[in-house]
Amino acid sequence: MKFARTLLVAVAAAAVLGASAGAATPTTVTFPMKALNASGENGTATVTQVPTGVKVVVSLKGAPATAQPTHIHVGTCGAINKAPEYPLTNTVNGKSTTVVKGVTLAQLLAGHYAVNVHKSATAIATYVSCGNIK
Ligand SMILES: [Cu+2]
Repeated sequence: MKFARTLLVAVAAAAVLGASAGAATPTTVTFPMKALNASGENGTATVTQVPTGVKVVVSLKGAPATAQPTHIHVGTCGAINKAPEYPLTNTVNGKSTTVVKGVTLAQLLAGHYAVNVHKSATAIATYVSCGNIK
């Protein structure tokens, strides 16, 4: 009888573990940001679920002190929609931190989105760094 109860508990615990593993959405993802157009601006970006939306932190090496427009775009770095989907804080000295409201990390991971850094406000068409959110 004691054995049967132990077995039951073990099976129940395994079921709970299996259910939580299957439904697991990460609370944060970190992915590489790769330099484009010989900018040398390589680094990482981290997207973290917060109560009001997602927090996006970009960290690049070799970036200038001038403001570099930064956005989340629909698509991937190889095939990106030119219209920004979610504006982020300008990257300055390789750093940008933004809370984007009204979107979840699960939504971003379910679609194709990329963090994209532009050379400057006047050279907006030149991309200097990009990373696929995954
Ligand atoms: Cu952009």
